[in-house]
Amino acid sequence: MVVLSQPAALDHCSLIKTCKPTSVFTGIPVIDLRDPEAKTLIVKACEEYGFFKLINHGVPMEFMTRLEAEALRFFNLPQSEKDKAGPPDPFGYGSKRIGQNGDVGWIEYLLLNTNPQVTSLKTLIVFRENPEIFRSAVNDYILAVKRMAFEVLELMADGLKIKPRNVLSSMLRDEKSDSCFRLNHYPPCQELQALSGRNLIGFGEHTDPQIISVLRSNNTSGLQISLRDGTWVSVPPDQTSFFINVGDALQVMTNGRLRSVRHRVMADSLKSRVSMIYFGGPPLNEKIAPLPSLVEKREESLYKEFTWWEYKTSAYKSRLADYRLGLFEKT
Ligand code: GA4
Repeated sequence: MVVLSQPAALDHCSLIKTCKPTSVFTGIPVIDLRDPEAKTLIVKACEEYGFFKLINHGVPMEFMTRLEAEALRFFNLPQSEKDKAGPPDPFGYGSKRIGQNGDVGWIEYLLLNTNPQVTSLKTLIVFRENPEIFRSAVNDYILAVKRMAFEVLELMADGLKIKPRNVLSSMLRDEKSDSCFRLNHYPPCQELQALSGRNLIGFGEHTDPQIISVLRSNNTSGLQISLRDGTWVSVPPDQTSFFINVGDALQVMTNGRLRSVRHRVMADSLKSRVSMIYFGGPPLNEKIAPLPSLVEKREESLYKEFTWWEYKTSAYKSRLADYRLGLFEKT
């Protein structure tokens, strides 16, 4: 990311939004996918935090390191080359601007569609440099992560005692599943940090709109989550594990029992952070409503009826930090 090449409208000052220092949280639930108790522990973690760390996940480390190297190879290209894959529509390469509504962060990224039927033209430009290597690194990684996400959602359904157990995972397995994939690069921000005295916001606070997000990062810290009482805590990085986030759609489908986690990323002053996130979403025409078995006889749905398309359209009109579910709650 070349600081000097920024458009005039996006000056340094708009990026200097800092936060109070946060404490490192040692209480993040760690779930072993091979643990016979995993289904119960997953539900417990998603009720309490909407977030957990997954170990023994079965995704080969080589898939992660290969994709990380490919991502860095792309992010290290000259700015003019990277810009050929942007601006994001929402897919493609983006730098500093997040979404369409004025959010900015100390970040550059590639947003890719995981549905091969609608592969965006910009995505193809990303692969142009070294088509086969990059493409296969992305495909191998996504395929393995998807499989693991299906398993997590099936265990979650077991833990919630919902039948059939694939009721959640089938929405991601569907060939029309509206899922996407994001490669983020947070360059070090030593100069700006010196100016402001604190670390910069890489990706501002938000919840993910989808069902589930699966994140893997290199060993640079930066990810923070908001606990139930609103305190922000830092998540210790672990490049061998995945971090799973509950998204807004899953909060609705469980009638608020599982909570979508508010999170943000701070850029590091010295180390670059690379993260890769799979966002598992339902097909556009899917009705997002509490699963019948989770709404007790006299308990009502907390939410109005809507489709994923309606929610997504509304989300893309919002600012990052907005409470997007508010518009869909029953009053
Ligand atoms: C958050 C989760 C995913 O990264 C994303 C983001 C999207 C974007 O970067 O374009 C959004 C954001 C995310 C939520 C609200 C809207 C849309 C930026 C924004 C301000 C790709 C997604 O699906 O929603």
